[in-house]
Amino acid sequence: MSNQKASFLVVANRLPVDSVTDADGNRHWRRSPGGLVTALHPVLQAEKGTWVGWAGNAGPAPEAFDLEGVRLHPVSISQAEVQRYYEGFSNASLWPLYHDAVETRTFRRSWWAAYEEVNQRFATIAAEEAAQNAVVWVQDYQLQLVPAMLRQMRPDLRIGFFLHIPFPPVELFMQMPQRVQILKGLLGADLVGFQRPFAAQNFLRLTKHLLGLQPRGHYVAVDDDLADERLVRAESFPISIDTATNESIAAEPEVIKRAEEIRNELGDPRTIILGVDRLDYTKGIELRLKAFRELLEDGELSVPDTVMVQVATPSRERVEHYMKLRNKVELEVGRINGDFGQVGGPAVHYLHQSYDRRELTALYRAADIMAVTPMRDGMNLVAKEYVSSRLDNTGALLLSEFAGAAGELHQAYQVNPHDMAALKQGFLEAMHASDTDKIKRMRAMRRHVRKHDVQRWARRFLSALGVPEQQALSRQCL
Ligand code: GDG
Repeated sequence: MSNQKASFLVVANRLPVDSVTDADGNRHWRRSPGGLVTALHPVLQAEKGTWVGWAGNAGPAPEAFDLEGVRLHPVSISQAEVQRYYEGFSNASLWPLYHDAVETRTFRRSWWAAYEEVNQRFATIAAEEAAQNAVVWVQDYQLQLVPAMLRQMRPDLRIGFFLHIPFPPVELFMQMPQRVQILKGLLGADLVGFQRPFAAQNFLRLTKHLLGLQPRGHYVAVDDDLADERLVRAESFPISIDTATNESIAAEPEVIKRAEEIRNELGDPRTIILGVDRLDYTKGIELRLKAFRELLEDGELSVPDTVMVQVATPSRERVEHYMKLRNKVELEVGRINGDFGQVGGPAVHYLHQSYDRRELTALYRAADIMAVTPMRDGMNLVAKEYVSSRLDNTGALLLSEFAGAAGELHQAYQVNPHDMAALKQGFLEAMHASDTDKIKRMRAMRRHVRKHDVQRWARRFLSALGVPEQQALSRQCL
């Protein structure tokens, strides 16, 4: 393993690897799938880069190691810190607050202390691993203090930060007891990236409201002890998917065959409605189920003509809101199936499981209507994955206005999921639209997702961070 310092670093809560045990019982690391990793891997490889992150198990961290030309530097997080930094401050304070407080946020001082401490640990490792003038790209809401902590230790670095979730309006952010610390943490970066222009505006407005700074356009000047005046840029960089890989999976003969099998197994219904989400209260699963039930009650839909498949991937299972949500969703599914299901033919096929990427793509191919109806979502990659899997331009995307993706996928059937009547109407509109209308819409959305893929997202961010050679390099190898 090399001890060379890195000229490009990614700092994220999780490392992009899973620990797997082979047939002989040996444990090893495998690169985990995902758009972010795919986009950044070539840059990391070419730059002999390092990824700093948590390996996912509480307790002491394994030694740093190399995998496929990238150095992975695990950060240790104790069991108590998992509870306070991750489940607590990240997922029970920040997550609900940043998603328009659709669920009650909780603030605890002990959670904040752990958040600060763990952020400092990530920053210290990054500072030790970075070469002179290196570029460091910090990811997401778990690590908002890292930019300023890093700059304090290493003013020579070029620091970028990207927030994958929404950034709330000033009025909501102001509830945060540690609002000044978080804002100053983010302002340690040279570039702060958001999914939507609104989020960047919220952030810039906040610098004025809370710190009395004078944002101009995309920039705000900050005075810290380290420099007379430094410009911080805040802008939107909507994330996307690895479209080419997605399309090639969707074209695999086995995936096509599996999609047909799925339709068959569901009893060859006329319409399959699909939902794929982490089981999270922001995703609007409950509202979607309610709309479906009311449409069955109204006689607008009937089983087995129409069936719904809801994949609800297990998530944050030790956080209280998530336990409660699971109960509520499962109660509603049971109620719908009790009232409208048939022997061997439920109305809702509810799957609280994780699926293989190919099985998921087969589901996308099998679905006539994809329901992506979050109450609030930074982007929502499922919407883009569905679009890219529809190689023949058929299918309909029902999309919440409150998903970041709505800012790009204008041709989706867009709805306000908080308005039950509108949500039901959206389902019916998507269901009864003509093939010509659906194909026109899907073709336009596919074109968009093809052009705006995750590789382009990474290139745009890095070039805005002022990494010209990186820009050239990534153009070659991404
Ligand atoms: C955050 C923001 C933003 C889901 N179930 C399975 C599975 N998935 C994959 C999907 C998709 C990803 O997980 C989920 O991404 P989303 O974007 O929908 O949502 P979050 O997890 O909340 O992500 C979000 C994103 O960050 C990126 O910036 O878009 O707004 O909240 O790729 O396909 N994948 C597999 N099996 C499953 O069962 N293999």
